[in-house]
Amino acid sequence: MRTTIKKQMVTKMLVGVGVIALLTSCVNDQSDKKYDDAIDIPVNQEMIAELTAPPMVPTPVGKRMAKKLIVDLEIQEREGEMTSGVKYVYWTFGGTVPGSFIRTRVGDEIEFHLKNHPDNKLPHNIDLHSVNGPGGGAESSFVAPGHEKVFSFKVLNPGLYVYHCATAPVGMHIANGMYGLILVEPEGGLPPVDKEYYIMQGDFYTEGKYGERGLQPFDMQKAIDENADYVVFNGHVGAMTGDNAITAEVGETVRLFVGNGGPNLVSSFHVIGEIFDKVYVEGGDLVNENVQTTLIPAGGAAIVEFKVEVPGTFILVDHSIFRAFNKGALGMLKVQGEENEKVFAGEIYDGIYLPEGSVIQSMPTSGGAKKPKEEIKALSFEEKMKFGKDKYMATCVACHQANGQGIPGAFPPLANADYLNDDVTRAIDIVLHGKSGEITVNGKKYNSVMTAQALSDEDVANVLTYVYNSWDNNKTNVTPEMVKAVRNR
Ligand code: HEC
Ligand SMILES: [Cu+2]
Repeated sequence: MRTTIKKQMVTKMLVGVGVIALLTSCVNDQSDKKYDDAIDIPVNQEMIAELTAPPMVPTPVGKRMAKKLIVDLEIQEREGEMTSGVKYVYWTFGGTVPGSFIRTRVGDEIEFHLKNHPDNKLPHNIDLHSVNGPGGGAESSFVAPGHEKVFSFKVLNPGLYVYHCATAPVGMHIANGMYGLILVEPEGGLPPVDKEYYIMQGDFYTEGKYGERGLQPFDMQKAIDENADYVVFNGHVGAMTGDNAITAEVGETVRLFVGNGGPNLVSSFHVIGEIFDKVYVEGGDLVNENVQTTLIPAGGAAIVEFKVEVPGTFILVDHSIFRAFNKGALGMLKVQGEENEKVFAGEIYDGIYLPEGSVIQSMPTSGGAKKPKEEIKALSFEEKMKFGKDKYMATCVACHQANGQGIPGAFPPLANADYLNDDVTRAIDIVLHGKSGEITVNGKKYNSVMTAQALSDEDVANVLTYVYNSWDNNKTNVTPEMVKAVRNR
């Protein structure tokens, strides 16, 4: 509503080309002056910059004066987990992907200390898009393992900027996670909001395909072909889902600083069930209103703001949608508070949107048969429990719930469930082929449909082993061979 009124007012104001010309020239004059002035903004005190790991951001600058801001950033090459069972060696600014969030204001003089950890194997550098100067600092910051480089620059232009490593092969350094965001707030700071978060998309290229376990090396050819195995928010699958979801309360205004490290893909950033009240387009001064999906170029950023009106789980996606459900570009914003039926009335439960991994969904009628994996390496019981739990939390939890308690009348319990414990072959068959028709579990009738879960023999074995060894069930250890036997019946 408020925007419509504002727009009408603006339209009335803009009568006649003369007025438009006048306004434009006036705005231009001001902005030119603003940035020229920034060079002369004095700094007196020194301050160590607060750096944060995603999804958190440092304290807003508010009304503080321009300062000499010391940024201490250490490059670390370290192994992390892309998704359960998949290891990847990330190259990071500050130990995380994306790198530490840097928050500054116009006029700040940045003294940048870039350290390359002695255990690292490669030289690196940093190109900050907020720098007016050659290479964005890249030439001055080239640093070998065990060394530190110091360079300084004054921030002149307000906005949200990407920084990244620019050491050859540049694409490879970025593909391994060497990017982050630096925010330059205008004089007086951005308008205050209730919650602020830091999100950055990136595409990853591994020798194995999505979900293939083990330590996965970077695949240069796939990167050149722009054939990403993973497209994720904040460095790995699940970095912003489940317990890692960002949160807000009903009525709060949420501001997301969203970047895209690339190296290749452009993000169609969207929050399912929300409309961006404001988008600082490309992270600059231009504010668009009432936006559904905003484009974030590789090496670019945007600030989006919206007020959350109702409780629930809001899903953050790259709306190039296979990336969301099959490559990992999925995050969650959990909003708590009072329902507001004026805004939204309907049945709500968690997990309407679920990641599907590399697996293709199949309906019960299709039988759900999938080629079994060729080689199956025997896992220890502990590994089976771990992978099984991960699978459960990714595929079963939406219906059967976190502790297997189910939902009365809709989804039968898997906790202390007689139906489950009575017959393991039947349970395997249900997971492989789905189930419909009336069944009785712990004395209660259910008559619904479970779709076939298109999982490998190993995954079925793991998830059922997890289920059978949790919540007072009968501790059956399900093996891939048992699953195979049922599949081939
Ligand atoms: C989309 C919702 C949904 C998902 C996801 C789902 N189930 Fe089910 N499941 C059901 C429903 C509904 C039934 C009952 C079907 C009926 O009424 O015939 C059921 C029945 C079962 C049963 C037999 C009943 C019981 O309580 O023992 C088992 C075992 C089972 N599911 C295991 C799983 C496992 C393991 C997964 C994850 C790999 C899973 N389900 C994923 C909805 C789901
Ligand atoms: Cu690098």
